[in-house]
Amino acid sequence: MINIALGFDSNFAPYAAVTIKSILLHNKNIKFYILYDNLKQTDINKIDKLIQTGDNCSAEWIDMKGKFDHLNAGGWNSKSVYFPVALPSLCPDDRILFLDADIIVNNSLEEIYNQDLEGYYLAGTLDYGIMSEFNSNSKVTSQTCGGDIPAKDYFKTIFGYTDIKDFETYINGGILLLNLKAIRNDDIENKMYEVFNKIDFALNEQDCFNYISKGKKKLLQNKDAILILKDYVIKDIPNDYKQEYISNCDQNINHTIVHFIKKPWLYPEENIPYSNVFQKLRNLTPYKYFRHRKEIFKFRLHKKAKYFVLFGQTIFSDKKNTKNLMESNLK
Ligand SMILES: [Mn+2]
Repeated sequence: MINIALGFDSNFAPYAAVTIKSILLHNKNIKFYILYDNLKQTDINKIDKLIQTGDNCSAEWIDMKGKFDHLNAGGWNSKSVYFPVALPSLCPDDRILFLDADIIVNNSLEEIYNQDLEGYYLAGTLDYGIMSEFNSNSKVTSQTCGGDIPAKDYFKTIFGYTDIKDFETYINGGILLLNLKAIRNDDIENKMYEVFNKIDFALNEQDCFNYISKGKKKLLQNKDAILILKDYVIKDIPNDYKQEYISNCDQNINHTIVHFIKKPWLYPEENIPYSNVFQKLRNLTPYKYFRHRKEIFKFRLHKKAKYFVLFGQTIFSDKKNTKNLMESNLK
């Protein structure tokens, strides 16, 4: 049995359905913990029915309404970013895999799920996006640091990070394999709530997981998971790490978990790794015909990409001139 947790609201239900469908295609014996807020009953019904089509799969639906109202979600319009923090008291088992609802799964999760976690609170993926943010020293917001502050000052003040090497164990919060047993033994959930009262993190729960799990984080292998980042973020990853990121950012590797920081549904005509897999999966969900208002109209006229999408239909797309963004980022 594999425990998988997802957390989302109605805005993300259609994409969460893609995540779930992708898991069901390659896995069996899954217990889903669905942590939700502001989710319509019709969404619950649709997704519950989808889960029941899986081989020995079931779902526990947990209403998280109000639980994190006192916390600041920063740029996110939903408190759902905090939901994974509560998993140690929601799931009685020894481990659980938390996945964002902008993720697809391409293979069996068994090997990743059952790996040795002795001595670790969690396993996750290196966050090249944060390396980029540190490197470009863009502004982040933390009231603990007096509001808007350059990323380098923020990470020095809160984490004591002064060098890019310090980020070699900073993990992305979208994929978290949690060692619930170890976390409960050390009362980490309550410690996180205490830290949230003291520190206003720029990156919310992700920062807090990294802060509290210092020295207790295991990195997943490159083939296990990939973050699909936005072009301007890739551009600012420091050189050695950028080379490593781009060589791993290859669909031929067939990563088990793909986390779309750059959303394929918002950039339908751009070369995003695994975008074609996402589009196929979407057609297999109850939200096949759903298009978010942000997806209905798309226009870009840029040397990197030219297209015009209206009512979800491509009116114009110049794919020949749509440069391979990975290649152009290497230059
Ligand atoms: Mn995400």
